[in-house]
Amino acid sequence: MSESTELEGRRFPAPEELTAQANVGPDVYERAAQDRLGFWAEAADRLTWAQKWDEVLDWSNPPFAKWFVGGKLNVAYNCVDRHVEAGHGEQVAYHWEGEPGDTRTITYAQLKDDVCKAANALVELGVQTGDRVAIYMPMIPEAVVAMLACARIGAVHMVVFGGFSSDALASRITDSGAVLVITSDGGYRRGAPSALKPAVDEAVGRTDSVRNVLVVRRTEQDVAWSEGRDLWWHDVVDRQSTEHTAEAFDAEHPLYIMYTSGTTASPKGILHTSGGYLTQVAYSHWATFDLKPDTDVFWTSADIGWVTGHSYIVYGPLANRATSIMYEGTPETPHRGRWFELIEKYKVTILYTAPTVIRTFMKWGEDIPAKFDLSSLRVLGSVGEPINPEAWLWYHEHIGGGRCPIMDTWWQTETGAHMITPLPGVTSLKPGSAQTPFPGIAAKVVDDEGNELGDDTTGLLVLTEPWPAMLRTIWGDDNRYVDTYWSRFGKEVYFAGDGAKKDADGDIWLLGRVDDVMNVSGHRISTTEVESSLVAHPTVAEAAVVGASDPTTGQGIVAFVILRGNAEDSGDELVQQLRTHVAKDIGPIAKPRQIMVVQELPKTRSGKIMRRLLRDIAENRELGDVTTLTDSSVMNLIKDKLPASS
Ligand code: 6R9
Repeated sequence: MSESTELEGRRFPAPEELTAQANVGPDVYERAAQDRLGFWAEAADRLTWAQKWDEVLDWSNPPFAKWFVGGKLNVAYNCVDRHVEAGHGEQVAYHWEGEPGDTRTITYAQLKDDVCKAANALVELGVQTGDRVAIYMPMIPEAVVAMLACARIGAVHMVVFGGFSSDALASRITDSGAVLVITSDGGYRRGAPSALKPAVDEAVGRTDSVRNVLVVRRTEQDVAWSEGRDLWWHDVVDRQSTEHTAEAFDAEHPLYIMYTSGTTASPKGILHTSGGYLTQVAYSHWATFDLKPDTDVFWTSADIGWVTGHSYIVYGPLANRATSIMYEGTPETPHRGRWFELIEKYKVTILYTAPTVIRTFMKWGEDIPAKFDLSSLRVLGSVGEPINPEAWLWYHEHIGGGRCPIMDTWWQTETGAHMITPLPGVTSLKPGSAQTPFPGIAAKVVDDEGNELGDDTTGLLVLTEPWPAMLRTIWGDDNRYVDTYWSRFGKEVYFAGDGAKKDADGDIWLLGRVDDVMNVSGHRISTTEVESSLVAHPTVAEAAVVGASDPTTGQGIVAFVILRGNAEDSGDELVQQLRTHVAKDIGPIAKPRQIMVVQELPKTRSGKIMRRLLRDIAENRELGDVTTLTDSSVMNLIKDKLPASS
């Protein structure tokens, strides 16, 4: 049996102590299957509604869904005020930690005051219900306050990741028609202040909808100032009243737009609305992580500029009255133990992060986490890409101390909340598989004609019933919404764009985007499978695999690998060893045509490997657009390593 299959064969039953007191037990699946809409209605009852809904779901005009029809609520009230009213004002909402080591502790009572002041400021600036507000900020508490202030007055926030270029910001401002930009002078990254305001100035100069720019002072860098347009947050927000009455909005009132890259050049503005979204993010946060608001300390390590930050730093945790960690900087500043230091300091009980981070920690070595007391941790989570069984095991052992179950959560910007994931007190875990559709979610693996597949046959992942946190459309482009997601198998089946297979137990394995599925001599091979195999080799820390066009086989497998710190690069000998390893592990058909040992891999700012660029290299093409890379010099590093012929 191959190494990775051996690992994949291992099971990790739910820890008994956890099962005994878990928020949800195994009966939840049956309950949801018997009465799906009743199940979601119960989940919605966890929120405070100003007016109860008349109908749980209106699916009379698919794929345009309406959830909790006729219901009214205020999202910010649900995230903040109601907890203060219930006597929890002194509970910490966020332990915030700046990269330089400055800290802020924000209670629910303080958050309520801050959100009310910011809401009053937005009103003073003429922002109205339904207006779009761009937020372009570092990971500072004002980013959360700004989002909630928008939600409070019914304005639609549109957060753009602070690492994006002014181009990206400008196109998103134009597409959404934002009237206000909330930003800061800058933030701290890798030990130095990094400016944001210049990108805003450039972007706003090229758009015509923005009336004002509201600027938080964070780094105290010098900033250019446009009189009349630019305003300091501390001038405008600080003097406002802490009283603001939250109006209840329709359950389908737009809450936010989040742009996500698609296959074409223009990003898609994914629209999320209020009642259904908050229902599913709150319920999933509570169920997937077994969140106990009185005792847990929850940490999602994502940036607020991604959907993971929206759903599991802001809306889910706050709706559940969680105490969360918010960290401004990078894992290696000022040292590689920074995260573990934070876990120890705040006694974090639940950590939610991405496989790419785990693999980076693997590369740095297990002696780093070993120096810290991580015994407070009890549940771990993973999101963003398939987690290789090796990374899973490393996470389980070296961060989770062998005792914490790992929730491998599959979902997307479009789905809004967890869709396929184990549950901590229920599921017997299989490293590398996201396993089970969430209660109340219907997922299948199908072939090109839409026929359901099982028995480990690779196919496409589809969602066959609407769900509360689903996207409602692409902003301003209903046709693109229908074409992209609801056309391939008819307008009632959501096409996720991910390859998947279902094993004999009915567990789902995600295999990467379908454009990452290679076709070698007519065989479908997932890039993820080959990557997992390479990472299972003792010398390899990280691997990225692409299918490069090949005159004989259709596509040939080209792998880029980063070696572990202690592994020696023996050149050709090592490459041959790795090729043989994969051939033995998966089958000769999966033997990489070429393997290149590199120092870094090109990644987007959300940590996804940019296989498109690697494919360019593998096929000897001019490099495509590198603007969304964290570090575009990575590509030069890789090219320098190539044989002279390429
Ligand atoms: C939440 C988020 C969505 C895409 C998705 C899939 C990949 C996310 C995953 C996973 C395997 C997981 N993905 N979680 N693949 N296992 N647990 O990441 O949203 O940035 O929109 O990306 O990420 O390919 O389609 P988003």
